[in-house]
Amino acid sequence: MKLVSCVASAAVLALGAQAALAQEVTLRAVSSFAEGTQFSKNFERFVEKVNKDGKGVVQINYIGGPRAMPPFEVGNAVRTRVVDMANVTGAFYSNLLPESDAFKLLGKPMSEQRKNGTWEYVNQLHNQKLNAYYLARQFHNVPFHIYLNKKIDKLDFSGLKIRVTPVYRDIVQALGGAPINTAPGEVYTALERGVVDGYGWPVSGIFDLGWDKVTKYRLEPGFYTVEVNVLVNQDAWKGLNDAQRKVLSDAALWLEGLDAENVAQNTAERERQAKAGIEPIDFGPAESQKFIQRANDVAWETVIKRNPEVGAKLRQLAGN
Ligand code: 173
Repeated sequence: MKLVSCVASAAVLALGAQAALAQEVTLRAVSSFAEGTQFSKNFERFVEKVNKDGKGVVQINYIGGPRAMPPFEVGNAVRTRVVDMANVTGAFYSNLLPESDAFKLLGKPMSEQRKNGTWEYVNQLHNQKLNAYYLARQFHNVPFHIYLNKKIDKLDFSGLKIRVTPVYRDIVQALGGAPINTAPGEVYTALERGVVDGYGWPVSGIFDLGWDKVTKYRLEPGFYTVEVNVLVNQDAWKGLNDAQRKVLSDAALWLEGLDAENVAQNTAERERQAKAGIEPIDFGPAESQKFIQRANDVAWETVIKRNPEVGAKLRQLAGN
């Protein structure tokens, strides 16, 4: 072969290899919350952003919410790469990662958690137990509440059946209530039929599925903080090139930045609940303080009992 044509064919080969490397990748994603609702909305904005910024590099094929996959199966679907990416709370995969019960106690802004080693440690837990990369965490400044349909005159849930997920189980039990675990999709019917007397849910989002029509009271104070994570299957993550990872990582930081909108939203939701006739039950600052302390203590107790080493480390990182 003449030298010229040899160089030319090498160049063609190199070009071919580059084109293959730079080929656009599409990731399949699901959400554990219904499409268009409070805890899917920002993830859906993230998908839109990735699909705009990642043209020719990386795209997300958003399959949808619980209609596509039951919420408690989403963590395992990421682990086994049935999907490449998910928007999901740790409470829905605590069967695979029992320490995820502590994530609601990590309430510092993500900018801080990324600096003080929390993100890295929580990422390692996801790597090891869920075969997942912890791309982003949302809603660190949105508290949970217990909503009730029966009025109580002290902080005592004796005789009450309360819908829970692992987020609220310990505190409901500590106050004498009977916890009943359900996915969000079953809450409306459970309330309507009186199967439960109340439920745990964040301060925001109760209007999305019409729960305001079957809710009378919101117990104060709010406690813990919401965590909804964007996870990527670890093999899928490792298979991406630097440019693809950069599009996703930049969009992840942008997504975490959207948390700045939550404080105003929390206030607006409380006002909207008041207008809808949902009354706060509030036993004053001293009782509220005791309630929060109790909620934190029982949650840490559970995590530390399950895994003393990881629990202690997470508590130190949480600083509460
Ligand atoms: O109540 C729930 O289903 C739950 O655990 C949760 C977690 C994060 C956001 C919204 C709800």
